[in-house]
Amino acid sequence: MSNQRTVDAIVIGAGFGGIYAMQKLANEQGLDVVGFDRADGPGGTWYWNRYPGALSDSESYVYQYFFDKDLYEDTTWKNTYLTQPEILSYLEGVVDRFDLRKHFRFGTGIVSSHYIDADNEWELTTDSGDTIRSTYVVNAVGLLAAVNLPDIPGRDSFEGRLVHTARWPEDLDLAGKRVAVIGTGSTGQQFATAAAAQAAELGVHVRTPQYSVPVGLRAMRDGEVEEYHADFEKTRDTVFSSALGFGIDEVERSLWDYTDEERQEIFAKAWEQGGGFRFMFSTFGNLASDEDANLVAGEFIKDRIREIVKDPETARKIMPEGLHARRPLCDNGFYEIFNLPHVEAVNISETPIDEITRSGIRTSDGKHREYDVIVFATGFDAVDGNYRRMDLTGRNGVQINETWSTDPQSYLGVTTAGFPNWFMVLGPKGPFCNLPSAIEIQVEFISDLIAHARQTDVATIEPSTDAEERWSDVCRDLAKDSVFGKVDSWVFGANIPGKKPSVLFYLGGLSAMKEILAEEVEAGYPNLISKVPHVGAGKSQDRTLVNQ
Ligand code: FAD
Ligand code: NA7
Repeated sequence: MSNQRTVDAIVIGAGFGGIYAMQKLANEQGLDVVGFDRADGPGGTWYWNRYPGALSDSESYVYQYFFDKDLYEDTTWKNTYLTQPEILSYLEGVVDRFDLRKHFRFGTGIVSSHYIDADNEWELTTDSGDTIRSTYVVNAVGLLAAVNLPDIPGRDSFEGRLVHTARWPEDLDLAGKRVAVIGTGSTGQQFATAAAAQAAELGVHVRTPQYSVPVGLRAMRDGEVEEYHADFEKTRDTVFSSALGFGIDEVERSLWDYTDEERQEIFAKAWEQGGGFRFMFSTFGNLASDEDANLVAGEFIKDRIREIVKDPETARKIMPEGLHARRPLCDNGFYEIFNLPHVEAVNISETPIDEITRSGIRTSDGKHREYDVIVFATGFDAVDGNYRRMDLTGRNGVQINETWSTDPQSYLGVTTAGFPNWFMVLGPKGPFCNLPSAIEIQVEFISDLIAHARQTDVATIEPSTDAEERWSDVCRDLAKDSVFGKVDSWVFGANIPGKKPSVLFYLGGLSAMKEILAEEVEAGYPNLISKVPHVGAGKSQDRTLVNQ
């Protein structure tokens, strides 16, 4: 790569978002585009998260692209959910099918992105010190990709293997090992369930027990995949006209209109069928908004845990309390592993970890447990994390941390004021739903917007701060009505010490988001392009400029 090179667009990230952005910009629009990913290959989430048990919790038939009918019809799957190797192989296949590999520089991180006001261009620097300039930057850097590795005292003194689930090393075999896992979110539960079948001993370190229901993993029946293929249009329309994009029935009925017996029956049916989002959104329409209704659902799950886990003291240690209001979880036999003699639940809320030693973990009750492997399933600095980890400056050299000092902002989840011609896929205040579907509508919006700007000789695309504030208000109002904001979790940025909790998602749903994006397009992008010149906008000053 030449230090002098200037391209039309740069795409950062080669997961679902970056791959589709590259397909739209390079192949469909014929732009000169360079993509970067610090991973050595495509896949994003599914390149990095190779831990045992890694599985989608969106069903297989929706956890894929819908932009190309032939691609959908040529894709097959074995089970109701997809394993990490299957998704990785699918994404590698998409990259090869559309001949996109040649556009990406893998094994290359972007450490800084600076907007050069005088030239209305972006200058990016890689981790090897190369620089490259471009007119547009599309950030598809992932919303669950900035690893959270808590600084537990003694962490670096451990002499066994200490790994984060999202950086799983290929050579780590758990057979016969004494394994500790810290964290029991979606990842920790998936990992612990798989590790219980491999490890000699497994210590599951639970800080905040979470509600979980069975995932409902089963083999596809004969002819079932072919039915999805035949019904491509119907499936696609069902996904994109729904709030969640998970392909589940989204019911409106209130829990309070049913007798206790009827509620139990409805919950039991969802439990049987499986799926965390199905349990929360296909049973009753008010579990995500009405705290008392939500607690009834929680009680149902607690009863199941008491039935499954034979030892009452163990059941107590892993029993969730309060609202069922984190990202709904599902598992493939998590509670069952606690009946195995080599699996121990360690409640680190009761007996916090004092330190990680050279050979294990010491808790506050003085107990020292010896381990060969310690696995951090401690999640991510979600949504805005990867942006804040870059040296990222917009107009007038303003840092992203300054722009987002109160709250990570966006207009429609894809742009932010002060960062011209700079786009985000799954940026802050985007939809909370099946994410490949959110990615599709956002990438299409960004790509169409770039095409429009080029066709109409618009130099600068950027939202006004007004538009951004209005969007923030919309997101905040929706969050107020939701139980999700009432507990601490990554969904509201409340999982990282020192990070200020904030509204990170638009909770109005996928179909509503799609309509809002379409309205912006139909109106000629009034909040993203205007004729009002921006003072100090460099060489672009005589052209259509930003509406600040
Ligand atoms: P990612 O796939 O995260 O890709 C981002 C890429 O950007 C990464 O490869 C990263 O290396 C690269 N990158 C970031 N910063 C830089 C930089 N500065 N320089 C160079 N490269 C950079 N969602 C669902 O809807 N359903 C599910 O079932 C589901 N299951 C999940 C399970 C796990 C274990 C995890 C972690 C996430 C899951 N998700 C799920 C969310 C998942 O992240 C999204 O579905 C989707 O894969 C996101 O795609 P993306 O392209 O936006 O980002
Ligand atoms: P999550 O859902 O953020 O879960 C992280 C887990 O790690 C959770 O149990 C945390 O406990 C625990 N944790 C985090 N920091 C610590 C420290 N310092 N000490 C002990 N325990 C800790 O991340 P996941 O990877 O499971 O899932 C993220 C999303 O990815 C998921 O929703 C899917 O969409 C895929 P806490 O709850 O904070 O007490």
